[in-house]
Amino acid sequence: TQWRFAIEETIGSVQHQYAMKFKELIEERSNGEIEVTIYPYGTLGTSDQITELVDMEVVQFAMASPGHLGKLIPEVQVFLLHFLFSDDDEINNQVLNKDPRLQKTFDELYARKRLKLLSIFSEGWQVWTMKEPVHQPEDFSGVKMRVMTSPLLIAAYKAYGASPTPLPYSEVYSGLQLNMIDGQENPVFAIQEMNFYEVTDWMIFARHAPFITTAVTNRDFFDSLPPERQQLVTGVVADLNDYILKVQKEFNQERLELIRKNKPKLKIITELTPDAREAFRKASQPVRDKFIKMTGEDGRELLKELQQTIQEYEDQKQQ
Ligand code: 6CS
Repeated sequence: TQWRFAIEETIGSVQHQYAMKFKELIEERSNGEIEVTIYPYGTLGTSDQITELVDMEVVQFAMASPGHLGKLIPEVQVFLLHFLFSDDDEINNQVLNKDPRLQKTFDELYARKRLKLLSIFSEGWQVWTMKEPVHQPEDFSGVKMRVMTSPLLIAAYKAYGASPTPLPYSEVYSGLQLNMIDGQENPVFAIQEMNFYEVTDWMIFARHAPFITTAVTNRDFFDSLPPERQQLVTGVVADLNDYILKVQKEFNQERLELIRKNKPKLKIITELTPDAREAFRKASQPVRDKFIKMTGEDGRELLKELQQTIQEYEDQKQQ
């Protein structure tokens, strides 16, 4: 049996590492009865096209990041809201990765589109790489900021006065090079492997949002599998949770060093001042109403549930 796994990132990325480990464990635990083929970004199309291929069951497994998937399932855009998550990575990982409530709520939303949610995890904080520095919200005024294609991201950057430009991942480098855009956001590992730092002069760690992705499968395909194969899949993705967080952390750390080495001229703002961060936080608040407008009562409930879950873990940690 052949299973196909499409990822939204290139070879050497966090998603690639995830897919490789998935392949290894599935093949090993099925005693070689199942063979997994990985399709890296560029071989099958944009994120949106990959999701369509899952829908058509051309590929059985894929990564679907809310930054793009929000067009199909508006509620997942809750993951794109700024200053919603904790500053503490560990808390966020518990909320996203370990808490069964969130998994269940989201799986119900994915089911509406015949997808099955397998896993939610962070690939690291979004980091801005820009032509000009950003210290405070005003610095975004008129700036052409590339965003992923989910509509909420347009609202998120308009709230800071920017001119957001949605583009697929593959067009970001040339967009920066040709000055069609003035900046973009991605986790450090992606900035390194896509070379975005080559075509920008500033790198800014605002810790405004983590980059979250989800692993999905075609629901009919999954339901048609015999129970032991279903358990094989759910067992492997459960075992990947801790693994991928470790990979993510290492990749983001190592590649920041690589970026510094390759471009000593690059100016890095490692954190915003508390005042600036507060100003960004404030400016980002009205975007939550936009989210609710896009998603209705379901979205309102979801946002509340997520906020409560984050708060619970924050409180637990403080005790
Ligand atoms: O910015 C993007 O579009 C992409 N960034 C990452 C880190 N993964 C997939 C996503 O499509």
